[in-house]
Amino acid sequence: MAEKRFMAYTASHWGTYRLDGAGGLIPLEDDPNPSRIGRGWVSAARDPGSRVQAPVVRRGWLEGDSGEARGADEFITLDWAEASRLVAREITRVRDTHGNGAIFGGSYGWASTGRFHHAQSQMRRFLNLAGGYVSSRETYSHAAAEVLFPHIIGLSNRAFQDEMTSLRLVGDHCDLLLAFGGISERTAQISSSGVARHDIGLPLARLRERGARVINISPRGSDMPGAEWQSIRPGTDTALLLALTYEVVAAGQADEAFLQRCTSGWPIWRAYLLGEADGVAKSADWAAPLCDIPAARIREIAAALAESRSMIAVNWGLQRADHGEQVLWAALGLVCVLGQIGQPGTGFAFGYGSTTHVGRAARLIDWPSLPQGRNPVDEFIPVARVADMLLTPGGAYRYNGATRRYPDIRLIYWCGGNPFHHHQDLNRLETAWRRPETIVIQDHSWTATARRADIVLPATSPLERRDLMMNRRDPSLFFMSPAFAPMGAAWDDYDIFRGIAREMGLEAAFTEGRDSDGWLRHLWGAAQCVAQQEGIALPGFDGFAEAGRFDVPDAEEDRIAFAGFVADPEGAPLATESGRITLHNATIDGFALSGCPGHPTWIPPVESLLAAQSDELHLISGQPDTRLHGQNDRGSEALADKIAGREPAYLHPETAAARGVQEGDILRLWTARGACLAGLRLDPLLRRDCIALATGAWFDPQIIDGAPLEVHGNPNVLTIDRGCSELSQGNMAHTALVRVEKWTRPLPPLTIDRPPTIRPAEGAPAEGRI
Ligand SMILES: Nc1nc2c(c(=O)[nH]1)N[C@H]1C(S)=C(S)[C@@H](COP(=O)(O)OP(=O)(O)OC[C@H]3O[C@@H](n4cnc5c(=O)[nH]c(N)nc54)[C@H](O)[C@@H]3O)O[C@H]1N2
Ligand SMILES: Nc1nc2c(c(=O)[nH]1)N[C@H]1C(S)=C(S)[C@@H](COP(=O)(O)OP(=O)(O)OC[C@H]3O[C@@H](n4cnc5c(=O)[nH]c(N)nc54)[C@H](O)[C@@H]3O)O[C@H]1N2
Ligand SMILES: [Mo]
Repeated sequence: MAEKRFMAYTASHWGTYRLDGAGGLIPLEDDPNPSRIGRGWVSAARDPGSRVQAPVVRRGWLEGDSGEARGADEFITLDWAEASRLVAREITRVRDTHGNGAIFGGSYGWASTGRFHHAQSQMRRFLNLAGGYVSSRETYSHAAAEVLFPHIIGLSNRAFQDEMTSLRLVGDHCDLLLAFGGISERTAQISSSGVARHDIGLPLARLRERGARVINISPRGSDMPGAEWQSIRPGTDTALLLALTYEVVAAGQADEAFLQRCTSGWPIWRAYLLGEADGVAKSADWAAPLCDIPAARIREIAAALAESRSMIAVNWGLQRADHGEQVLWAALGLVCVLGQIGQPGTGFAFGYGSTTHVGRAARLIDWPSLPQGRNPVDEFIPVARVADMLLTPGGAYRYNGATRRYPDIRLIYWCGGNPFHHHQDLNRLETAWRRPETIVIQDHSWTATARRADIVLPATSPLERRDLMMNRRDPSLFFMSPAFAPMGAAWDDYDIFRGIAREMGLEAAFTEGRDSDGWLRHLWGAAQCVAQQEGIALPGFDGFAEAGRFDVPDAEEDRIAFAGFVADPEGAPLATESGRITLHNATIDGFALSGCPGHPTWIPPVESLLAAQSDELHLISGQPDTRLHGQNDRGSEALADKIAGREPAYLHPETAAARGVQEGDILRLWTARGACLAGLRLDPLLRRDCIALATGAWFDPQIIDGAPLEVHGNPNVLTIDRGCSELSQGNMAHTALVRVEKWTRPLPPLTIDRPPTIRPAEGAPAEGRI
């Protein structure tokens, strides 16, 4: 019998799956370690209680309540024609009254994989045609790095990631790996734009086989199981890095020749390290009480570093903290002093394990994406300053050397992101969110953000449409087929914007005469051209749709960061102010920022255990194991992990015992900013002075006994909403102190486990109501 050639696949940020034809997903046979997140995907996508089933409008908005009842109001269903007209009319009104600079379309978030149905790309294409919008810059993932790196290494974070030393070279050549925050298979489950194989375990196993020494420097031993665990007080890694550098210098082991050839500003930084500048030598003895690591241990690691082929890896989380720039700069400085940059498997890396593809020996191919056009509005905000923008229109702030002013936003359009997941101090965002006149949210699920909208437009999920998975860092391309029919009245984002564009006379410009399938063919045609230039012959569209998968030949390519520069610093200078790695940077120094001086500097965080009350704990609110941020929180995998329906928070067994709480108890966590409940689980590999509560439980704030309480376990009611410095204005999610007690009162029921109140449209013709 002839082999059946048709294969149907789908893809997500957490993995790629074969469709079993009955609505189920089978992980790829050649994925060595499929993500557990995928196990909760179908149940989340099929849950009618959490999917938006029809377009809706908020009653109070229709009645002109100025946003007062956002989040507490009922919604009225619309048909798509009404919804498209309503949104078109509102965008036109705001544009005509206040200009496009009053529309915020930053729309940060991870949406879905798939090149065509990428929510933000669709939205930007539409808003650009409608005259533009205020955008946002950088990411919640690594804003500090994005702003700092161009100054100090002359590369964008993306470019540095592209040339990052391959992890498999680390596996083959490195003798001592210092992993700040570990290298974690938990976070390596994910890759933006899709991933076929979860294979980070291979180079790490190679390191072990070779008997290399691996030290996980982290408040959590579980960040890198199997490594030597060096616990550190959170937020003090910069002090440790400075002390390691000092000790290498003091032992006469600094590579002065490398420093001379490849860096600038060393004498100034050296003076700071030695205490010539401020009278404080940044020695192991100085750092020990800050980091809670014995001085002898710091000296031992410094000596080992100088004598080994060593790699210093910093995860992304470390710079999502107050003064997050410093830890990156200090790590880079230490590596320069060791002189081990530009060689195989040693040097400095940022983000190994933070996603699947960082450090992957990938042949990079720039596959096409949806053309977004040009934004006629050049106003933007640093991404994490959204609440500041809404609260202080016209207010001044510093950013990357400039003084800027916040725009006056009247309309928010958010499509493919969840600010009531990702932002810090959500109670503050709740206040800020009341300010705009109109908020339009496009999502497939009743997220906390959708619940706080005036108009909600239901999108299909990726499991309900055809698309192309083409990730420039992944060696396999997939044709994504639908696993089931769209939920309720959901439309693809493309069709939603097409409908609104039609009402605004922009349909032809938006579609260029193509329907979704026409666009898929068009993008595939562009991909064929890209491939051809790479000497790769892609099949035709129909052949690809039938086979479902194409594996790029010769897809592996090792890289050594800065190899070209180190070989010839004169001939291949970096794009920095000096052409060298800057250990002191005159440009940054000239910005005169107390939060980011001109060289790597220890600055105590705004909240830390160094200045805490005895009952305060440091909060680690990292990425969840069971889901992607808030996505799939209503799926089986995340739900099975909860305790009485609440997100688990982790304490060391002795910390729990000292507070009289036991595994399975419900805790109340609080700060001056807010409070939440969480279920208690014990973790002997967590520092005794920390509590870990992952992000992503759907925000469910209520008033309980007269006081505000988030009842589900969302850590962002506790975190601080301030820029990590005036250089990058990145978020500082990992910097917060909290208090904890046992919750002994009745457990308030959740409200996010069902849709908000939705009523069918009453009697009067829709046109009259709207
Ligand atoms: N405390 C704390 N907070 C954090 C972090 C932390 O470490 N600690 N991490 C931060 C980081 S690094 C990040 S990246 C952010 C992540 O924050 P987000 O990216 O905003 O979080 P997600 O839940 O992934 O939101 C994506 C949204 O897109 C929707 N979506 C998916 N597919 C589609 C689609 O096809 N169409 C439409 N219209 N919508 C779709 C999903 O339903 C979901 O609501 O969180 C940040 N927040
Ligand atoms: N499963 C899963 N994987 C994900 C995601 C997800 O939602 N779920 N999100 C993806 C995204 S968008 C991103 S940006 C990446 C983020 O990837 P990371 O930033 O690497 O992940 P985090 O969980 O924030 O932090 C990792 C660890 O850093 C440690 N850490 C925290 N503070 C400190 C400190 O001060 N010093 C030291 N030495 N260690 C510290 C914590 O123990 C924490 O477990 O993850 C990606 N991967
Ligand atoms: Mo992120």
